[in-house]
Amino acid sequence: MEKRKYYQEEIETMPLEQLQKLQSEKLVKQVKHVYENLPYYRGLMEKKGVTPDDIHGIEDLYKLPFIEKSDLRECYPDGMRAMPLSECVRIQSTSGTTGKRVIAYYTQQDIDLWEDCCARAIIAAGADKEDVVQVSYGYGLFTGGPGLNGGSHKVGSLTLPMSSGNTERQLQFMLDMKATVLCCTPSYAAYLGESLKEQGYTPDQIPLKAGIFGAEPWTQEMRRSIEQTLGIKAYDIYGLTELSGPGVSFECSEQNGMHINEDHFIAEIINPDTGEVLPEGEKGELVFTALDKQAFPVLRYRTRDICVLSRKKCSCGRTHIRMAKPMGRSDDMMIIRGVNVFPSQIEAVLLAEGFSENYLIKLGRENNSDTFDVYVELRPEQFDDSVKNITAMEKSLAGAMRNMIGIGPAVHLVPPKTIQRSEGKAKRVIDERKLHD
Ligand code: DLL
Repeated sequence: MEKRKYYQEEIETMPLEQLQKLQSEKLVKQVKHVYENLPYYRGLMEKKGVTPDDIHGIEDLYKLPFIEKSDLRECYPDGMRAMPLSECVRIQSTSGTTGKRVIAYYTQQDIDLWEDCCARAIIAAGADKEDVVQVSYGYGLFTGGPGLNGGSHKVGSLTLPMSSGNTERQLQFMLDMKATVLCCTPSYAAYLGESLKEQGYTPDQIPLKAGIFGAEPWTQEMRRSIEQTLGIKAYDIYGLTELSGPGVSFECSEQNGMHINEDHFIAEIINPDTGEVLPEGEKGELVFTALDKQAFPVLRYRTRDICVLSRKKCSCGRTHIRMAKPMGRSDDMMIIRGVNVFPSQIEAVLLAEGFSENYLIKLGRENNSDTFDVYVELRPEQFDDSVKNITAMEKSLAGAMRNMIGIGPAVHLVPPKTIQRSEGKAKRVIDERKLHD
């Protein structure tokens, strides 16, 4: 049987004019839905002097106000829910934050459309019903596991709901169940590859043929290295909790940029300082408008991801616009082992635990995995403590940070006045990972 090239051919290859007409119709409806059901966003529109009557199609998109992560957090826990609770069937949430997390709500239709997006990505990676898809993204509040799990079901592949971690078991299932597609973060894929190599497996003894990797930045070099060790083709996938999760965009056989699912999302690139919309091909911040989301419908959401879009024709036949690999962020969010972490969260723990605000975060790479070190200056009165006490304090501080952000750093307490003071903006993070091309 010949393999399917697309999951939803008619939509994925829709001529641009028709696609934009569809977006315009959906946008007009969606703005009404948001205006009527989200007092917070209605307030932002009123402030800008815009009503749904001003929005006739995508040409009017620029009139709408932006929405940002801080707005969503302010709306915690349900100020951004636009459907009655009785219609909502699931929440997911962003990683690495406590207290005011972003809580994303889903109706059954929201989940259905999200899973379609993931199914498109799986088919684009060359998989089909005959395949065995090992999902090694985390399951739970994180969107990676649930999203690709649902997509794999839609395709009809045998799904291995592994979740992340427990490497021995991952490898055993991969080999025994003959998994052909691996879905996980690129760093975990590299780690699994290395473990197989160490155990003496050569690429031709590994059943995998494709990987769908995302949730964190990774370079072309890393792609080549994973492809060689595992003997696969490695595809990029992008998404964020605020827009459902993975599958906002995905790579096709060209492996040259990710097609954005434009029937569900309008993408814009803006100048992050002025908010001005930039023409196609220019580098700036990626902004998304969700056209179909019912329960958590964000309009003009500022992702903070710096990116470039291209409408160049793609030989795969898909007409949807492509985004390059994100080239960095316009805020200070770090992605450490797949978890989103802000320096302000580290600072909050330090102050809550009675430490000084003089600290330094150092990120590096070892064996394709992130290293995460936090150096914290002791207050003079703490410095008199014995080495035993210091070690205990380091341990307890690392535990408090793990509780707050979900992953634990190696904490190093250093003598007072040893962390360099800055005269301008404090430089709190040294990132030596070189994750962007
Ligand atoms: O990371 C959703 C996801 C799960 C995507 C599995 C792909 C695969 P969040 O935890 O909300 O959602 O983090 C979203 O992660 O704004 C980007 O900065 C970053 N990111 C996601 N995918 C990629 C990628 C999920 N392929 C944030 N390349 C986004 C680079 C990515 N960065």
